[in-house]
Amino acid sequence: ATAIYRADYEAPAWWIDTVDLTFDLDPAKTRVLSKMRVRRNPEVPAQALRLDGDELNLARVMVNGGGTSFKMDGDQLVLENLPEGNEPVELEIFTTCAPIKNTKLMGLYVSEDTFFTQCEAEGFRRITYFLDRPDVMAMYTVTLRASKAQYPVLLSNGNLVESGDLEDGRHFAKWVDPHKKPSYLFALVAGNLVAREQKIKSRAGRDHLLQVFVRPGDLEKTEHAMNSLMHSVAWDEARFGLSLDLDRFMIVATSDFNMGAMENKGLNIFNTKYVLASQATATDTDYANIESVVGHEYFHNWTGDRVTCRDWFQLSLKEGLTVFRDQEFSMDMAGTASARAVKRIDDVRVLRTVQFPEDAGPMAHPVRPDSYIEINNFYTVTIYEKGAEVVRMQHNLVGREGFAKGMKLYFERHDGQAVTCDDFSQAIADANSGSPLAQHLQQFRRWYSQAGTPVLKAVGQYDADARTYTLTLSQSCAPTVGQAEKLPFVIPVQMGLLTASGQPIALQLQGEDAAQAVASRMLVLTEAEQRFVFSNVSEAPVPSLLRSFSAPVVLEHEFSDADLLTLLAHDSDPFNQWEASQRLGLRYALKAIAASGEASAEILPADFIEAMRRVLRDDKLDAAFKDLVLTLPSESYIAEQLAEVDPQRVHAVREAMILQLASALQPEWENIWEANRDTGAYRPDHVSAGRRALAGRALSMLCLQAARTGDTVWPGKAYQRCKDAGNMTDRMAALSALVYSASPLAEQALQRFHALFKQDALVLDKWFALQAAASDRGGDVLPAVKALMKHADFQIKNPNRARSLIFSYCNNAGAFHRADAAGYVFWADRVIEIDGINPQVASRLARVMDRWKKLTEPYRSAARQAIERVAARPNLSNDVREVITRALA
Ligand code: BAL
Ligand code: ZN
Repeated sequence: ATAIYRADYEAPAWWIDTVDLTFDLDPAKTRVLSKMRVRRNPEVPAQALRLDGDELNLARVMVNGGGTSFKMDGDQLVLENLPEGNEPVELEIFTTCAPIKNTKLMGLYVSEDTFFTQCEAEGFRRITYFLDRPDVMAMYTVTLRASKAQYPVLLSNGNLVESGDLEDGRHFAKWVDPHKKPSYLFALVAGNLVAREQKIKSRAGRDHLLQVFVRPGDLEKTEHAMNSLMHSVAWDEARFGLSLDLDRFMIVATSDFNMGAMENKGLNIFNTKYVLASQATATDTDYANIESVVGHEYFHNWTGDRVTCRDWFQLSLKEGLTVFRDQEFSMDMAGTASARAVKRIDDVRVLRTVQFPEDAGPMAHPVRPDSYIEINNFYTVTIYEKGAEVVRMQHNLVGREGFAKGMKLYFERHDGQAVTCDDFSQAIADANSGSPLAQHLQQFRRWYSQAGTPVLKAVGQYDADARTYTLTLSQSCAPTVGQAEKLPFVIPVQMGLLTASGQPIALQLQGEDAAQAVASRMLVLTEAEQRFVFSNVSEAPVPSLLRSFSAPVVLEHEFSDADLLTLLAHDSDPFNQWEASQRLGLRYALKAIAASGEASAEILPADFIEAMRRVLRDDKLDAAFKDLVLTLPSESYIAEQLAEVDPQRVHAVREAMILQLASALQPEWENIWEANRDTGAYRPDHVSAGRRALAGRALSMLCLQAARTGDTVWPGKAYQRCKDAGNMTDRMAALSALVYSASPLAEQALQRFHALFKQDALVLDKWFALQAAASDRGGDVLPAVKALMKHADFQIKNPNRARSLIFSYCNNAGAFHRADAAGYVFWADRVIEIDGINPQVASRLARVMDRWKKLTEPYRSAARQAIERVAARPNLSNDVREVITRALA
């Protein structure tokens, strides 16, 4: 496999204007007739037409109704003798494929007797020969033919224009998409499905039909997805003036899916995980994820489908922007300032726990990469979540209204086009001349081109005589793969200053008018180092920097413990209140990790415990926020701060800290449990979800403490809760409290849970995942996972199930990093096994070892051995090969 470079981009030599596809659907042999009208691109020197294909059987090629010569070049079908000149050419290609054998779940495949497609990024070439690149946009007509009894529902993009019966019990449906689109947005579905339907009228007065298709029996679990879709339609109209451009918008759920969901034009295909919910089977987190993913795919209808990517290097053009949009949607739906902050904290936790390590590891790449071997490997947290942060910074640099103006200009300029990340930022800046973004646009673009997480260092100096506070900000960014030197970024730093007692200080930069002083403002750092001098500062202040996490950087500042306790108690920015708790937790964890000997039971000092007690007792704070403050930094985030990682040490220290919180705050946990255990009739709203989360944490803490003291009351209560909980959030929390505390009641509770939910695949996924993520006691998790792989309900071919058991185990640091290397042996075996089935899933599993070089011995050598064993396999997919090669480099 060879690398593909962004710098090599060339416009296509041919355009495809129309494509008319006819499918005779059969699991073993599906026949595909493709009639295309193609024409030469007059702006490019004349070239042969080279069509992409993959695992296709070619039966016939015709040009303008007659035979033609062609040749194969690898997987490409090459037509060298097409008529010259700019006249359109009618091309007819007849192929067959075998959907039932398609375990990669790319292209056309069968899941539970239903046909589905997945074409992004390069799956369409597994359906027919095509110019399978996003800058070739065509008008599609699709006719589906299949057995009416087996496949009563036949769906494709756009509008249904004709349907009827055929001979031999077959029927057909003809769909016409009114919008041109790239091939990656093509979709078809055929099977026995039922739909929840909703008619809506848009603000613009247009009628639309919304449909959510699922398997018979699942219909009652689609209400939340439908509500989320209706909210998404209304939100995009209200916030960005973007209306639904289709008569019909469909979502279809499948239980075999590589990703979360896919934004095919008018026919979104979803992993069931992000569609199906009932209070009995889905947790609050599931409900929130469904809202967010339904929103995300719907928002792609404009940011992705109407304006798409010129090439796959521009993937973040649509993904970063659409993640930003779904994050904003979730925040707007959440309503209160506190709920917005909770969502922001959740998003930043993902960024710091997963993206920061990626940005520092072997797979580091810019938001707009320069090269790839397998594009499927670049659907990453950098493209998505860091990409969203880069959009958020642009939003913040031009303001909310300015951003809306920029989006309007972006669509005016580029509707119907395939464009670049540069085109996007140009539109936002051009609509906001005079803004800091417009002023520094060229430099801002380094966020797209330079990989790595910048470090922002802040040093403050107070001059009591002059009543000034000088804040010196400096930035640096460590080298990443292929990028030794980094130039300064544009870093927006939202900030405030507090007195030691927590009062806000008016911010007046030297030379500014005192009357204009505000309590929070944005500094824009553009140089390697800059000084900002504040006047009229009456005492040495506590700085609150990077409020709301205004840039995706690591902030270094020498806060004293007292500073952080002030911020935790008083900062007007809830993000920085939470951040103060995390900094303190991290500080104590790092100190304990560095200390010699066994992890002490007393890692957290008394004033921190007291601060946590105050948080738990504070009536003014939301439960969801309290829950986040009481969540210690993750093991992976702690590990990232270390030059060399002993994963067992990190794990032991963090566990000891949790135990200390469990023990020292027992009365508070009891009160929290009593006050929040009953949230009334189930609604997945933020307030009650927050209360359930906090009650769940309390129960977990109480069971942990009970395990230490031998108390049986709290495990008994948890067991009872497993039996009679009225919703899955409470039930899962109780079950997980028993498993996590290794209660003797855990096994029985797990068995009951399985018996109750054995018919529900998504709940079984939770059951597998919980056991794989259990606390390791003397190396017992791996044997349990191996036994579960033999369980009748385990299927390695199903991505959700494989992720629930195997991925959960490999991400369970305390159980995975074993001195005997058995965890790594298991990992290598599974990567190899899954690669033979589904390279995309295997390659995600391969990424678990990204940070192996930071491990201390004996883990490091054992990890290298396991990775080398995978690398030595001759027939690895490009997907896994790229990840493994980078890891070993
Ligand atoms: N485009 C792939 C799935 C998603 O990001 O929506
Ligand atoms: Zn997306």
